[in-house]
Amino acid sequence: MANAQDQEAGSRPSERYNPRESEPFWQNVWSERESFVSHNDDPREPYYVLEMFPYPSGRIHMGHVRNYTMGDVVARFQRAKGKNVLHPMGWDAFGMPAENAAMANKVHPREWTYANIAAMRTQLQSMGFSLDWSREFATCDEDYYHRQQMLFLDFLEAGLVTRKTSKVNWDPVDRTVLANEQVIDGRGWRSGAPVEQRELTQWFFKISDFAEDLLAGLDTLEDWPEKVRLMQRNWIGRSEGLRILFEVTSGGAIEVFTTRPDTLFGASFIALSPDHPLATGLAATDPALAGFIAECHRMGTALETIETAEKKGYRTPLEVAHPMIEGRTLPVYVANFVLMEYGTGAIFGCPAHDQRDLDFANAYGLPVIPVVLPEGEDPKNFSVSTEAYTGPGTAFNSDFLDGLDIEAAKEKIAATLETREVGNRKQATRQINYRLRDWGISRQRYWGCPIPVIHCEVCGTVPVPKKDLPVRLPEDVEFDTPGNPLDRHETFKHVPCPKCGAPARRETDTMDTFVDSSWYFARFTAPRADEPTIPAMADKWLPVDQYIGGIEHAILHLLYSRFFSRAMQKTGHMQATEPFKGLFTQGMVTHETYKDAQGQWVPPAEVVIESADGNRIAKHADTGAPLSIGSVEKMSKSKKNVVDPDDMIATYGADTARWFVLSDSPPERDVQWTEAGIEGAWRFVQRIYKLVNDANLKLAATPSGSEGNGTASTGMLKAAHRATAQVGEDIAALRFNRAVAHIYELANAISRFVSEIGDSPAATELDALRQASERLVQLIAPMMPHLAESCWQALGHETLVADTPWPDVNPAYLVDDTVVLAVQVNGKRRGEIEIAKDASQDTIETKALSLEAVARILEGKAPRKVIVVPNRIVNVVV
Ligand code: ANZ
Ligand code: ZN
Repeated sequence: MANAQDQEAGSRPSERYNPRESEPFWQNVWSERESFVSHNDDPREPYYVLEMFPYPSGRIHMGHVRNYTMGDVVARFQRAKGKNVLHPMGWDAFGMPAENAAMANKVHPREWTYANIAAMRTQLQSMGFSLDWSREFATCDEDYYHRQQMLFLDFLEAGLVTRKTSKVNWDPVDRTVLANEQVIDGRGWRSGAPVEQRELTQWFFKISDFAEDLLAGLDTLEDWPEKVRLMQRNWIGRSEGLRILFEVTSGGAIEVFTTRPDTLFGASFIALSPDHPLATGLAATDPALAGFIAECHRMGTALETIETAEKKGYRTPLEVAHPMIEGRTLPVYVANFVLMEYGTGAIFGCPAHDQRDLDFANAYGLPVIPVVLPEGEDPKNFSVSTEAYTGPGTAFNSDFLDGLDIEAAKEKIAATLETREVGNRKQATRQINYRLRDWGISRQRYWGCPIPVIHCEVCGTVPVPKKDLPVRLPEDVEFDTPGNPLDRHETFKHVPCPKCGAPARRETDTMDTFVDSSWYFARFTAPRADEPTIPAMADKWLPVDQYIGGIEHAILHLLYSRFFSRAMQKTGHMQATEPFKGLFTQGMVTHETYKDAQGQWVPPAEVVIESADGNRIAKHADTGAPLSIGSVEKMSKSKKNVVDPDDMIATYGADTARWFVLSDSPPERDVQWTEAGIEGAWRFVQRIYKLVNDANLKLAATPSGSEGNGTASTGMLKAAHRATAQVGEDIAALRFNRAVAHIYELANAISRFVSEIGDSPAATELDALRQASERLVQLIAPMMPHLAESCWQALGHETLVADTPWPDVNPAYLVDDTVVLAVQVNGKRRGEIEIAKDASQDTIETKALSLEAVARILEGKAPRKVIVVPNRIVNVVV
């Protein structure tokens, strides 16, 4: 492979490493040998490592480089450790951007998407990732969404899917449903039109049926970051509370849900959701209330909007009796901060101990009665004005609850109310509530997986028979008018009912793209199967041993995937309940920002940095105009502080980029991309190459007949074995930056050894040098695989380092508290001993004298003298 090396005039071929030739060369070799194709029937222990698959936006960014490099290190390492590694790649390819591109550039979403995939595949391949490309798929492949439709039908049959009305954000100009993230200050993100609330009948996956199980499962996920488990726990939001009936004075009752029944004596109002049946009932004869409800609907469904919006209410003519206080009545409001979807859609407000209730009470002049006394406060003076007290304390102003702590008070009031009745019902019922809502999957868009059902006036909703799948996306669609093109596609929409044959209407909604990414990890285990999975194969590989991706997916994607595993288990597609055994969330790649005098962002590629008087000064590379250096931010298009992986690969090669993203910070933290950092990585690549070649020159020499420096050789071997152990442990624990540090140490040790052993090294020295150099190459291989192959070849191997097992560690070399002492007899080296650092003079003497070579000379006589030079030499004088 000499032709793959730099043959620059004037430099010896072995001196400089040229990634531009070497990297494509090795990528070809791996691909031709199918080095990274995993076989389902391979008998070795399976290991599945997966990085969150990318959206095909068109180009990979540094975040991808970092994410996939980490996964690749794990994959290559586990492969070297003898595992049958599955490391696949695919594309999360449905979604809005393709439709936006279609609207903006008149290009079909399919064309746009597949062109992007092709470009990004080439980019990923140029990074040298050890991916099994034979399993590649895109979620927009007919083959994939066909199986997703099968899963949908299975879920439907198993009762895991339901259809119900729900409120959506409706953009009246774009005539489309908007996700909460697409509503900005109450307006559509594209049209800028005020968003309306609409009731739509939609498809839902019944994820809330699994709330308890999803919560319990979190306890088993020991290899997940605690912070992600906590985020999931909060999202599921289990709370233990009480439903309480309040009698309406004019007849009937209102049921509220509370988690703080201990504050009942502090209640000063009741609030109903604008969608509560009682509220809509009253609105029928009260136009002002109807107007108020309509105003609430304009606010948007996003939880954040509701939580931050000004608390507003409408006072109804109704009043309820306080359940515990004789003669006290409470007014009933309709309020904008009460959600119909949670609890019972009605609350009692206790302003002293809930901030929303307090804001509301202060706005409407309602009483604020504190009933929880913080420790150390005087009950006569304690009051609440603008900040609710939500901390611990004891009940007061609360009759028979007085003096109890919150938990005891909750229990006592619950027990009391449970024994009473209101209209033949218990006045209070204990209830566990979850914040987790069912997952609405209907999207009124073209570029997604069609929902395989048909609506018939006679038969209702009829599943498309499996034999008629896939429901294909039609090709001939127009994007020049807003709205869902499927909805106006005559032959797609109008079809006969599969049951009765009458004219019927095909569902034109497509699935949320989160559905696509909720089971792709299972599909990789049998990517071409006719069924969604081959259960035995799914069970062989799943759960994924190590999943790596961004923290931005800590909630939805991971929760949906956990739901899917359970649903697929229930429908017989696989057994694993939890899809991802180990989870790692990596930090972001950041970069300095630059602005010109006009305040425009300037990309790093156009900036030169100079230093003057110890300060860094930025200038425009072309014009020389001074630029200001701003803060370090996540690389983003908006601030233009991006570095293009392609440019880096072209300039430095993939290995340098890989080494840099691994080396600079702990993988869970952000890494700052700097020119100096990447230069440093580049120099290290060159240094390793030179070092291995220098070592190689020595290794080619005939060993001198001398004994050599045994101490140094042993030291070299120790350093090599120690590095092997440490790098292995660090990679297994995903501490890549520490592995890097240990590799630097080993490289330094080898450099020293190479110069120590001089021009005519002894056989033992050459042996140590060979071992150490080979280990160095093997240790860098997961991180800088191309460089490693070139070095491996330089060391005379005809095999690939990618096929070479991880080197064993000799535990004797790891013992740290020993030293190796050379043993001389009358100044001539006869051997060496390894001994505890703190060994006594006697012990050292005994051990030195018992060396065979020494004993032979002594012939049973005692030596005249034994001189010990600490940590170095034992000289026996005879
Ligand atoms: C009285 C009370 C007094 C409350 C107090 C809190 C503090 P979590 O813990 O998240 O489950 N709530 C109940 N249903 C609601 C709805 N549909 N929309 C808005 N708020 C609702 O929250 C439960 C608490 O949130 C309940 O306890 C209720 O207010 C409110 F000092 O009841 B609480
Ligand atoms: Zn029918």
